[in-house]
Amino acid sequence: MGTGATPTTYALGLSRRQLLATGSVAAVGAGLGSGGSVREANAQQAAPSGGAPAAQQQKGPQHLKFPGKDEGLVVLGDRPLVAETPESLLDDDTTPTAKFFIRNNGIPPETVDVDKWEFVIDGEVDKPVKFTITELKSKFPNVTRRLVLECGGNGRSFYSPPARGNQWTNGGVGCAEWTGVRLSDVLKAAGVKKSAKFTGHYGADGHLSGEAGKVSLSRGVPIKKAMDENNLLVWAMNGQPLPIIHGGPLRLIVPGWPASVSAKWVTRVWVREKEHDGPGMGGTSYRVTINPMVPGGKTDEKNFRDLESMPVRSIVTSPANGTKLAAGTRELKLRGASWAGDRAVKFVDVSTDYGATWVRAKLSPPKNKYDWQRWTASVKVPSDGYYEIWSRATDTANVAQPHVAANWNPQGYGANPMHRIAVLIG
Ligand SMILES: Nc1nc2c(c(=O)[nH]1)N[C@H]1C(S)=C(S)[C@@H](COP(=O)(O)O)O[C@H]1N2
Ligand SMILES: [Mo]
Repeated sequence: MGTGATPTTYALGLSRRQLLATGSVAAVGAGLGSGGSVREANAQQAAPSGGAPAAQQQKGPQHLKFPGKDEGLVVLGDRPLVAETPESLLDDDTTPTAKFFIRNNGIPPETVDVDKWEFVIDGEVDKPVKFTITELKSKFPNVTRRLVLECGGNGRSFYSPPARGNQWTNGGVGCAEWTGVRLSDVLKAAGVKKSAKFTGHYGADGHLSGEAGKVSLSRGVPIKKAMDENNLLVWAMNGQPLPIIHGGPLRLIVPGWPASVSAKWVTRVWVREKEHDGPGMGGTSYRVTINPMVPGGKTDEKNFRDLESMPVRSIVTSPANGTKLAAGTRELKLRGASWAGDRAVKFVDVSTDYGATWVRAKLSPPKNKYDWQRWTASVKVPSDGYYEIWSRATDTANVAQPHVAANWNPQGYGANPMHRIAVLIG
């Protein structure tokens, strides 16, 4: 920490959601909605319970037990396996593989044959192509980039009323170093026709029903996004062969957009003459409203569009939520991360007085486009006691994180409220 204080934990293992369930912070949560009684009622109802399973609320978070993964990860679902990373475990510049969040929609393959793996591009191309991983490595320039991968539902738990799906707090994100070839190079090798409008991505995982050949998830992007040079077909993560749980031996990384387009165990990119219609496209899946809807209200499917660039977000990665600091501590050294989908982060501000006043953080530039931006700040506090630290990032289009999860939608995409942690001094 560098503050000279000895941090211990008074709320060990408690998520922010659970911290909000304690009297004092719940009152704060409700106070946020000063706009009217309805919002306050919602906040009071929703803050303590959210969508977290009742069992989890009683037992506390369920920690991940998985070979090679950090036990600090919190399980949000076990079939399929979904686990998020507490913000304080995202304190490394490059997220170690052990701390990287896990999201599956289907049943991951148990074993994979790296040497026999084949990747196909077909559809609206001059000549369909098929490459083994060895061929990809030798035929196209190999590149390594640090890229943010973020689940489209990251932040969903902050919606009021609760939205359907895994109740991510802020931990459906990681920023690893990925090695592979540019998707655009491989698309060019196939020759993208004028008629090409969209891609459809296919992976080798099974459907939860167990039905053979049934696809669990197949999403895609407009051809313009697909041709962006920052998209990679990767076989390595943080310098090691890509683990099966993260899509090894080969996956797509399409940074800046919901990670659901970054197909794991990728076998095929189908270039299409129309918008892709695989599972996970259309309806309200990975989609946000065009005109704002009444939270919890009736859904009009015509009022939705695909969530494309992820919204701006920041997190405090040190100190951890619930840190106890020695009496007399008057200066807090803060560290965090920030990112903004297709945009960059322009600045990050932090507050220790619920947003009444803000201090500008020191922001690092990204290593490369779509890297996250680390930040540090030093803030003073006038006394011992309970403090909340809030962080708020603003992107290059001057769009900042809102106070609350905004633009409610039934499946809860695009929630990016400011991050709040609590610390106790003395
Ligand atoms: N084939 C396949 N690819 C997939 C998924 C999936 O279920 N199957 N899940 C997607 C979603 S929703 C997310 S958030 C990311 C998660 O990647 P990770 O488990 O490596 O963190 O993978 C994406 N790619
Ligand atoms: Mo996701």
